[in-house]
Amino acid sequence: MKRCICLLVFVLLAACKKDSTAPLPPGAVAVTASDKGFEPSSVTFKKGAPASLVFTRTTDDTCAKEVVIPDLNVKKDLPKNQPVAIEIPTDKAQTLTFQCGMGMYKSAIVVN
Ligand SMILES: [Cu+2]
Repeated sequence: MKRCICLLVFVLLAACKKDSTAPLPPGAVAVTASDKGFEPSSVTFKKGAPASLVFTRTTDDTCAKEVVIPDLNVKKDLPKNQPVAIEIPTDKAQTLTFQCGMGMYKSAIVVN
């Protein structure tokens, strides 16, 4: 039985991995944490529309193993090759910053 569950998890993980190239839900923007930092480094959302960022870390060579959005009090680990979605509030026009856990790779989220 335990083995079946392992197999199921493996299949799900494989499916998730495959999904990284699949279309994202409405308002979702994919951000890659690669050896160049976060790409893209600036994302614009429309005020009032659903919005989220889906982070995928693809390298072990940077410190961007977590993402921080100070204004939202958000701090999330980024497991390698595993998409992590973060909802972005769009109730008002504002510019937020997202960055690595040490405040590097500063990137912008613009809601307007
Ligand atoms: Cu850093």
